[in-house]
Amino acid sequence: MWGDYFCSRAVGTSATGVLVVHHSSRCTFTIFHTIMNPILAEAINEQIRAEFHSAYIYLAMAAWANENNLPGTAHWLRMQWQEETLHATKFLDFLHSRNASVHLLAIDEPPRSYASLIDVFEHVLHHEQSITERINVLYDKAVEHRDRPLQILLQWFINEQVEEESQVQGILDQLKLVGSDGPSIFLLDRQFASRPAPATNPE
Ligand code: OFO
Repeated sequence: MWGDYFCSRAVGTSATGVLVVHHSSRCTFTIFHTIMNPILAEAINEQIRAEFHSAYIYLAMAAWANENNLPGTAHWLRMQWQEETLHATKFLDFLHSRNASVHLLAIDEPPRSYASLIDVFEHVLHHEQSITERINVLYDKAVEHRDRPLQILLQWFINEQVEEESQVQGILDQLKLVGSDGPSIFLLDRQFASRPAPATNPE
């Protein structure tokens, strides 16, 4: 977006990412900035809601795991909960950097009970697949509106979704392998307890 304004001199970038180019000491300058298309800003706000909804779902799953004597699984899901809040925050910070408004939308209540540990991770996988689809649709919108910074941000999320789906599919495969064998589930649950905390500034 372009606009000519009166000013004094110098060139700089404001805190909101606005590039200010001063033409002469005679006082006009041009502001160039990449204010987001409102359709994209709204879609990102929806994605923030989806990420927080993911976080809420995993926190509820962690509570279920705790109540069902699976502390390692509860820990794993808590780490996933933290990771989703970081994803939401990454989108939120992006809106700030583009000088667009953050609109935190209501999130639905998550399910409270599951039939088994396999059932939990099948839900995780289906949920992550739905998030992948949302990211892909958002990326298509960013391409349609020729928003390169958003495309670059979303490339990070596209890679992240590949990793998330693959990780959860691996867990599901292990769980299906051991079936309802108690000692094996006990050992897997201990293994889940070693999941490290996510990096606070995921790159
Ligand atoms: Fe944010 O990746 Fe899962 O939902």
